[in-house]
Amino acid sequence: MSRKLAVAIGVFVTVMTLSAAPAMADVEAGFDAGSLPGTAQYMTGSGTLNNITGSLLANNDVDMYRICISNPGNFSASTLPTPANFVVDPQLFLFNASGYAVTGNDDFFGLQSNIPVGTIAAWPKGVYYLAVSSFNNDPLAFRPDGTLQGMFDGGPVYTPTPNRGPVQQWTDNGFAGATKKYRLTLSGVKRLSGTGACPV
Ligand SMILES: [Ca+2]
Ligand SMILES: [Ca+2]
Ligand SMILES: [Ca+2]
Repeated sequence: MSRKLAVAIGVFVTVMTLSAAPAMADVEAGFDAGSLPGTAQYMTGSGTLNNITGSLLANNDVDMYRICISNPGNFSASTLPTPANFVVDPQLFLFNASGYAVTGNDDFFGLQSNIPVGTIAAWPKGVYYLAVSSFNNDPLAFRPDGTLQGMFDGGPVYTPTPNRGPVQQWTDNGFAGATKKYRLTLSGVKRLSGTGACPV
């Protein structure tokens, strides 16, 4: 290989790496983001995180993302504006760093979801998990008696059910059609450091 060619390849690889890294941090990477804190996708990088795009696969897919909420008073998450071939009836659920219920929303703009600014103003900044599912695929947690039960009350606005542990699994009764897309629009959120820590 000539030196010129080697340099050219080196520059190309560097440019690809630099240009790919920020974009990749905003999309569901690999095959599928997991549905629980242990398998959630870490949204790493630097600066604010304004969008996450991904797909809900057939058979009750849930995608969970580990994020840094740097400004709880300004935090919001919505499924608008929708991409092409969008999930018709999504749900959003927010969990704290230990997997406990914080808040959620099914329908706000028609069937599309929104957790509006002010919802978690009283919560501390730090690591949270944001999950997107399709109606009516809801998270489950253990009660003190050891049974698995729903961990949110209500709907379309979801509030934490008292006396529940961290999220364990999902009801798996959501959408089972062909793959559909979602785009989450966020505010008050920053990217995690490479280790998954919240840089605030
Ligand atoms: Ca997915
Ligand atoms: Ca998933
Ligand atoms: Ca919905």
